[in-house]
This record gives sequence, structure tokens and C-alpha cells, in this order.
Amino acid sequence: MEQNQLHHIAQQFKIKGNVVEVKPLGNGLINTTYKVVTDGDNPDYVLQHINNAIFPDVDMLMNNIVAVTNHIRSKKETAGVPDIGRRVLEFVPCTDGKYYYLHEDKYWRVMVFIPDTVSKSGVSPESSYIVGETFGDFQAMLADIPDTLGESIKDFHNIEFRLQQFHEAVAADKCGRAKDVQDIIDEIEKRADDMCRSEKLYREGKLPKRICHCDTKVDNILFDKDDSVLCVIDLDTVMPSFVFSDYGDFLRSAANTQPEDSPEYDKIEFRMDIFKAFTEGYLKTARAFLQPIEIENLPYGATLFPYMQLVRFFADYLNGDTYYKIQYPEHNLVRSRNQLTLLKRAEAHIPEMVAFIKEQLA
Ligand code: GN1
Ligand code: MG
Repeated sequence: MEQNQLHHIAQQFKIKGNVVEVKPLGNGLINTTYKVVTDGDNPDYVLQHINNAIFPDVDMLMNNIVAVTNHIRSKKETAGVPDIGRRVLEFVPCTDGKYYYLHEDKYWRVMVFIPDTVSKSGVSPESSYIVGETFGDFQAMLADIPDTLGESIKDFHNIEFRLQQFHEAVAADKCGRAKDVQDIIDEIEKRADDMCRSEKLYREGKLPKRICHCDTKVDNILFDKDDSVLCVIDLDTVMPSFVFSDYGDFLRSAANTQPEDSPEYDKIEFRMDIFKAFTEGYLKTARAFLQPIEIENLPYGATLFPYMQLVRFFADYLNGDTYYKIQYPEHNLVRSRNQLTLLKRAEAHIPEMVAFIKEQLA
């Protein structure tokens, strides 16, 4: 995009100083991101094009994000935390008060750039403990948010909805693929009832929804130069969900000894060292607000997410691969078998998970 257009967009927001340069930043897969460099001692900013195809309701999306960051900021102010500007993201409104700007059918937003931070990726027990602790703290800070947040992706982690999409895919069988994968259909069906446990408990008023991040990974934490945690980022999927959305989805990716699309199913294990480190960190910060029914169901949460991802990959395979990008025709089938294997491995560890959690709370 042209510099003058980017300058024009940046200037619609209430930023301090004059824009010197707008340059590409990072390599996000969903949003396109730039750094806005300003003159003098003024802060720099992050300018982001919001992917409207994935997040159709930008108004709701930004309301969620601003409510969440304001709530976290006021908690930190009350607690007298120093250097708050580095410990929570700060979004900048436009001159008309909105937190996004519509320019030629594209939505843009701006936040203050936090200098001198470190990003991490990859999985180890040490980093998993920190991710657990950080996201448990994130949920804890938001457990009493007064605002009502919307679902920035409707029914994102609703397993009943995902199963309905799967049933529709099987019935339509658009590519004639169902006949060769009956074993997977059976594996999904036989667990369906139990896997909908969270939605049933919710309807019965026994399980709460809370504000969750819904993309829990170490990449979504900013660290300081000394390796201490600064803040949680990538807030687009922050929405009301069951705590399992953060707990289970992290383990789904981090505890798998193989990448989620590896065809080497016999090498797939569910890493209990990662489970233990993550759970210990998570319970440290989350146990104060978690209800017994949530704690009791954490092992269920650890199996729900491999199951949900299996259902999603597999429905996409039956539908002819319209959602997840594929590199070869059977890619979504391989992903499905991978997640099914991970699910079975996780299920085998449930008694050990239960015992570990009990031990942690003793
Ligand atoms: C998608 O694009 P990425 O990798 O952050 C998906 C997640 C899935 C994941 C599986 C908006 O996330 O829910 O768990 O793929 N995000 C969306 O790889 O559908
Ligand atoms: Mg993501």
C-alpha cells in the first residue's frame, strides 16, 4: 500500500506527533500490520488492517477489545502496578471517537507500540508454565468485567454447532468422500454426546462462560528484555467461552509431540510434562476464581479441543476443503487422523490428569 494512503489512515487516529514513516511490521497470517514512526519523543504506533472476512462485526470486535484492555488497565492502576503502558495494550480512537477507521472498504485500527519487547515461540515445560500462569491471570482479571462482550466469531468454540456442521457435511457428502472414512465418522459419533457436556452444563446453569482469549499460545505473550511477562496480545478472539477454550486449546497444540498435520500418527503422544507444567501455572493464577465444576472438567477440556479440531478438519475435508488452506488433497484428512490420534492419547491419560490436578489443589 502507498505511503501517502497509510499516512492518511494513520492521521485519522488521535496519535501524538507527526508521522515520519509507516513500515511493515511482523508477519501475522490474519491481519496486516504496520509500524507508524512518529517524530521527537512521541510514541510510535501499530497500524493494523483488520481481516473483515474472519471478523465480520468490527464494531463488536473493537468494543470487546477496548472493554477488555480498559478493564485490565484499571485493575493494574488500582494495584499500583508500575509502567502500565507496557503491561496492557492501548488502542487509540479516531477523531470521531470510534476505535476503527473505514478506508475504501477496509477497516483499520491503531494501538500504541510497546518498544523493546521480546517475542517467543516453541514449546517447553518452562514456557508452558508461564503461558498457563499468564492466561490464568488474564482470565482472572476479566472474571469480573462489567461489560457484556459479544462473540467476535459466532459459535467459535461451540461443539454442538461444530457437530451440526459435521452432520451437514456427512449428509451432503459433496465430494463423495464419506464412504472411505466411515471409521472417523464412527469415532466422532461415539463421543458426541459426552463431548457436548459443557454446552449441556451451561444450559443447566451449572457451568459459566467467562471472557477467554481463545488463542492461547506463547506467541501471544509479549516479554520484556529480562524475560518477564509484559502482556497478552492478539485480542481478536477474546470472547465469552468456557475456560476450556484457553486451557484445552493450548494443550491441543503444545502437548502434541507432532505438528497438527503430521501423518506420522504412531509418533503422536500427548505430552504429560507439558500438561503438568501448563496446569500448574494455570491453577496458580486461576484457582482463586475457578468453580469446582470447571476444575473438575479440565481433563475433559484437554480432550474437547483435539475432538473439536478433529470435527472441524474432518467436516472441511468432507466439504471439499473450503475453510483451512491445504497443500495437498488429503491434507485435511491427515489433520483429522492426527487429531483423532491425539484425542485417543489424551483420553488414555485422563486418570493421570485427574490425579495431578487433585495433587495440585491439596
Ligand atoms: C485457525 O489461523 P490459526 O492457525 O491461528 C483457527 C483455529 C484452529 C487452528 C487450527 C479463526 O487458527 O480455531 O484451532 O486454525 N482459527 C479460526 O490450526 O478459525
Ligand atoms: Mg491465531
